[in-house]
Amino acid sequence: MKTLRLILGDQLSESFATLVDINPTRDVVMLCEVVEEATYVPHHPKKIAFLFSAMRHFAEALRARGITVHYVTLDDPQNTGDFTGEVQRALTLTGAEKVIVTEPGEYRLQQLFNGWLESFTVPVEIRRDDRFLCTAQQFADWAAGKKQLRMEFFYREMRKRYGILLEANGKPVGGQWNFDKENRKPPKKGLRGPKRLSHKKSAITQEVLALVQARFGDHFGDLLPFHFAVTRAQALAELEHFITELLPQFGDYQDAMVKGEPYLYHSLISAYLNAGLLLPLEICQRAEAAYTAGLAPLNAVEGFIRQILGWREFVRGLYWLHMPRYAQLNYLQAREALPAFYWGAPTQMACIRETIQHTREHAYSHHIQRLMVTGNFALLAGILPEEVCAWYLAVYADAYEWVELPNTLGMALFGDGGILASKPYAASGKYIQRMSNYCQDCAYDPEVTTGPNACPFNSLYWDFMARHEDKFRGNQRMPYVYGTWAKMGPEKQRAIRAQAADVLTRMREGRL
Ligand code: FAD
Ligand code: DLZ
Ligand code: SF4
Repeated sequence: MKTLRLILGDQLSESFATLVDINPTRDVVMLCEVVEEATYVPHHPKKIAFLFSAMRHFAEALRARGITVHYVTLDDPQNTGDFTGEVQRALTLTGAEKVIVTEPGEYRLQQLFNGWLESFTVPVEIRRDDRFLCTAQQFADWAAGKKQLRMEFFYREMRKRYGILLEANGKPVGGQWNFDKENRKPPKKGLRGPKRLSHKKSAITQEVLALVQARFGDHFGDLLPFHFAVTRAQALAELEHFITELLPQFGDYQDAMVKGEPYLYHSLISAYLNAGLLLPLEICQRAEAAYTAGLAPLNAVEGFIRQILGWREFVRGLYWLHMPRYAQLNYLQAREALPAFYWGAPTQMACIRETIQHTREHAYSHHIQRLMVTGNFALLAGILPEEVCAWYLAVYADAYEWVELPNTLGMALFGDGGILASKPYAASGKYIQRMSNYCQDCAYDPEVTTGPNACPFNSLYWDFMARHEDKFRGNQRMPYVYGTWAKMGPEKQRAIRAQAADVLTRMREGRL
């Protein structure tokens, strides 16, 4: 039976479930650039260009294997602008009698695909996405009956399941599962990240860049310069570069932040991994091989593997376990509108300015910037989760709801009330001062909590704790916070809370 096989922009793996049993002389693979996907949040132009170029290169790779590809560009005058319209049109054009898709990465599209089972006149088959190392069902089975779900225990199970960094007797290599304590070094003076790869722009990429500039040039973010990998071969080169040149230092400076250094020793592979150009197991095994060959220390390799085998699979499991309810959660009843400085309006806070600048230029900022700068500010200031999540989904090249939402709502905002994290990742300016060199160039002083030059994070931190005392006082992982707060006495407490109120006023008025 002639079959139409739909591949989404983040399903670009040749070994993908949709393609495994393809009959190249009979079936048609379809990819489509649709305005609905490009605008359901105002994606960063680099993200759109990366995906469109990667989709077009993927189509070329399939054609080179003799597969018939129906590729719809965004500027095709017949383009209906959404997946349903395009699949219906392709069915008519190709005469296909069946549709095969693989489950998508976002709940809204899962609902759409489920609707097709009823609404299409031809049969629709929805396959399981086997690129992840833990299926939604396996995660649900692991979660069943547990009062609390913690990444660390999930991760140990995954290490055992895949035999990664495991001795023959089943014990973890190096005698412990987690070497995180060795991975929190502040930046040493003059710390710089090595030069990163820059991929030559093919004719396909040039064409996509012109299209994206014309259609989405008004979205937040710089389209140029554009250095992204857009093929599997280039993504593999990125992985290899990371493993050989950067992995040895990855652990040490994982949490460090340095002015003018968006990447430091981070891998930059998330956009490629999430779009399907790289696969999680091959990455973990490559990192493990580097350790076995003596090319990288265990703290770095274990820390890196934990992010992929642990965190990445864990957040995906939580997403599918709790959607659609998860997206509605607002445990801390945060209500403030997202400040304009997230979209590039001026701010005197050097840490925010720097993180937004990296985001604008690269559609990237690293984990600690996302969590402890922009995320932490939104948490402390009580910004509406819906607006924060839409921002993260739009501005990062690696963002899809399955991974963005648990990280933002759960990890950064504690909006899920502790489903993901056992305590809020709330921190004052002192943390940013310790882990970065941002404060040196700031109009504010991280050592000061009240007064005109006080770091806004400081008063907001204490105000946050005071506002939510009923929720956090009993938290075992926050033993000293309320003791310190109490010791300050009513007068100091009042001054700090008045300062926080003033910070929020300045934030609302665009004067922070
Ligand atoms: P590295 O630091 O080199 O880490 C290696 C890999 O581990 C990453 O490529 C990624 O695949 C994986 N990883 C690390 N941490 C996480 C995590 N917490 N969750 C899932 N995977 C992880 N990651 C996304 O892929 N997409 C998102 O939309 C996204 N949104 C985030 C929003 C917030 C508020 C926060 C705090 C984190 C978010 N993350 C997201 C996780 C993490 O910040 C990025 O994966 C990482 O910064 C990507 O850069 P890298 O490839 O250089 O990662
Ligand atoms: C993010 C994105 C964008 C910007 N554009 C497209 C597109 O035009 N066509 C497409 O197939 N996919 C696109 N994507 C990726 C989808 O949004 C992604 O597949 C879903 O969010 C599910 O994860
Ligand atoms: Fe950020 Fe405060 Fe440091 Fe300024 S002083 S960079 S606002 S932490």
